[in-house]
Amino acid sequence: VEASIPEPQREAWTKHEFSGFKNKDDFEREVVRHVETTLARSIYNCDESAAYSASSLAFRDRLIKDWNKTQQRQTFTDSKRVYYLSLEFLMGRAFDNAMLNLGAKEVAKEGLAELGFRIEDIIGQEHDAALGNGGLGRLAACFLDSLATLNYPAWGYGLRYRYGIFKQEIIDGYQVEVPDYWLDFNPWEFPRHDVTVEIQFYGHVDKRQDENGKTIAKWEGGEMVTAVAYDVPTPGYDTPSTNNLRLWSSKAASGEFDFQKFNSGDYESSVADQQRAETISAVLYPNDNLDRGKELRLKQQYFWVAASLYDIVRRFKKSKRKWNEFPDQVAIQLNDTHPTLAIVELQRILVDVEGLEWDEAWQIVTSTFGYTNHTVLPEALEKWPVGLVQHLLPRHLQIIYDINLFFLQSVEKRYPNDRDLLRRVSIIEESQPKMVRMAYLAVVGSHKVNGVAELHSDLIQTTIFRDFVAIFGEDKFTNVTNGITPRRWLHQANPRLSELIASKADGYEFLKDLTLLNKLELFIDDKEFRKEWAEIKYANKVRLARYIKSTLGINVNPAALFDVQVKRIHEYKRQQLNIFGVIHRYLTLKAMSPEERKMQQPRVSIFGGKAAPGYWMAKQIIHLINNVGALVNKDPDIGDLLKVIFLEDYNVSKAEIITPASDLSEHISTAGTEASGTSNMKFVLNGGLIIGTCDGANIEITREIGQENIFLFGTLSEDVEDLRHVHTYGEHPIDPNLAKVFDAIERGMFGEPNDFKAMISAVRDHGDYYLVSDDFQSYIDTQKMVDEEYQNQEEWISKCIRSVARMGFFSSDRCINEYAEGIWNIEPLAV
Ligand code: GPQ
Repeated sequence: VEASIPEPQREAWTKHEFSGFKNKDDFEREVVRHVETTLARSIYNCDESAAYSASSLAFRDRLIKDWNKTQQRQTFTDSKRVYYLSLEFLMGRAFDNAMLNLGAKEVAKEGLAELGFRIEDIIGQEHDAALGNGGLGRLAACFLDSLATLNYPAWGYGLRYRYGIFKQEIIDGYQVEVPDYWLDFNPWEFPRHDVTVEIQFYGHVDKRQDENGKTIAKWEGGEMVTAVAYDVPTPGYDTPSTNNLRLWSSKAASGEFDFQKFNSGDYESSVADQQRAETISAVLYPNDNLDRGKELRLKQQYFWVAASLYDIVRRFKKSKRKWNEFPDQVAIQLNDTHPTLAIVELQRILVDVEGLEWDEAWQIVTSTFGYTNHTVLPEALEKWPVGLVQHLLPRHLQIIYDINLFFLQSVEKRYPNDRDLLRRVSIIEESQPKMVRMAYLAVVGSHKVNGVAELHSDLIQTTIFRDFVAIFGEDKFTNVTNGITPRRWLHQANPRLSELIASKADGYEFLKDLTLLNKLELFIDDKEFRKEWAEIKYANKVRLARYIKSTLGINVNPAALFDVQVKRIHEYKRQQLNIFGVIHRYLTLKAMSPEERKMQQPRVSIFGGKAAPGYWMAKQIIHLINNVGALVNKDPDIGDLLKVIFLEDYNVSKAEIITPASDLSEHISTAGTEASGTSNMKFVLNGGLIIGTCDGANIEITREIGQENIFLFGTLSEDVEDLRHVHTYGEHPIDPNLAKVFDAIERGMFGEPNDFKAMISAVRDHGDYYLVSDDFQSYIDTQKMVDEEYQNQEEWISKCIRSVARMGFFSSDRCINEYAEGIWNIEPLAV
């Protein structure tokens, strides 16, 4: 690798090499330096916010050193890299994570104390990086942590949204959305104003013949927008490896054109151009498991994909290798279909710009990409109107048509005269208007397609991609069950539990090899260990109770059973089943004598999660939960027996408080609808039990921890279709207990009944698509079992410990190793 500094001068560079702080004193010096110079403040005006900024900058300085070394080593060894393309990276806070991954939290804690600050207060200053909606975005963040920890050469590529997922406020029981402007001061990113890419939109295609009669397509005219790179270093745990997350920000292309406008006095239109360009990366679309087909979203997708591919190709070209070696150097993983245009863009670059033959280019493209599917819900499968693609990306539409043509020709050859098959698998849906089916394009353009849990991977192969399994063969389709990083979700969120585990599992090695948790099995009957375990759970519940008191003013008893459902609000996730169950519990308690009531297990039902702003039914569910809480929480007959809490603005940093405090968490989606779920893994890892359906990763959690340690209920996925058929064509009386719940709502017990009409109607009059009534009885029966089992605390704690001991499989490290070996073909590279 060439260095820009000539040999004789390099000695001066190495002599002065900055190596970051090594001890408490160094750390303090760095903090003071940043306060006094970078922030231009002093001991007279250094508040917690300034202390946070300066401490973070001290850590960032260290990260970027490791980052540089990591990148230099990867370039020097010319290793194959994986590029993880995701429209969402739900990172949460970085400071605590950086301290722990660098093994410097104690140093920082003592240093900050000497400077007059408590580390918890400083950690609390940080604004979450919330560039994602839910599970899909958080998965990408866990993957970055594992990729770095396992020393894989990897980059993430995403968009630098000016506004992340909105902040949720609850006003009079209703969700109100507030913009999340998070970039005021972000010490974790490095703007790279010198790393830019010009991105083209609209225009037209000019086809010419060259001197050999070959057709050359030229995409011309249209609008140009500039992509600017912002790099976020992502450290691994207990390793210097620090990978890069590159986020693109849009700005107006600095062309002559704008200057002309500006100079000729057309100030307004020049400003409008600038704003139009900046709009592209302005805001994260707030939909989870839903495709809304907005033009700006397609613009975001192409902008991000084109900038990332240009960057990847530019890096490859520096190696001076031949094009057919591209897949030996580059693996690209598509996180859902959002980056599917990357397939088309790479084909365009290879054919139109680099002059490769179609077939050779297509061979390279399909060997490079892997595609991860995260849902089978029809409303979430991306489709774009052909007309829109034609208008925005005229050359890409031609390429999509060619890809489809060659694909259909190959199908036709193998299955002659099967017109219906061709219609079914066509990338173009022949509807009014015609649509591009992005999932099909992703399948055709990738060498591997994976689902995210066993059931889900089976389902995609038998439903949405069934024909493609027949065409391409089974080997193209595989499963990689999701995982979570134990660094953030155990060590960071639950430091006391992590420490207790370390004391029994011969140190903190389990954070790098989570299967070592199995050492805990030896201590399940150890009285003292169980007592400490229970104390930690209780302390975590006290912490959450304090948080509830401080935000909602409600007292909850930490000795009660904490029952938690926190996730995006969605009909398929069935928060409505939960709240109907809570109402049933309330009615049952009300009907009891005071003596009987004394025998009941006290519970706190905790909900949290955002509804997409346009998702009316989800908002109705939030409203009902809040209205139920308003009545129940002040009912003197009930007291501590039941409290209903809706926590505002659920996000990653709040999950770090909530997860360690749960006794029971709910993962109760209609069987076959939740692809995997990942919070289920986080809750069990933190010593909580699960009530859940046989869906997603719940099934594999059961396999690992044993069915006696989980509360399963409800319809099995293979029976769902038949039940829906009965709902539509046969008799289906509503469950009698659920009918009583509906009756209470309709009598106005929880406020204006009209406000909840749609929720009831969906079950009673519109076919109960999510099987709420079918599963109601088994849900409340199972909740009753939970109450009974919770009474025997010794047995309960044994179950929790045994479950944690068996959770090793769900580390995202295992998951990343499976991708690396089975899909990316990359090797770790130690720094
Ligand atoms: N998931 Cl399609 C999202 O969070 N957003 C989405 O738009 C789609 C999927 C989730 C999915 O619902 C969960 O079951 C998975 O655990 C998660 O992706 C990660 O795979």
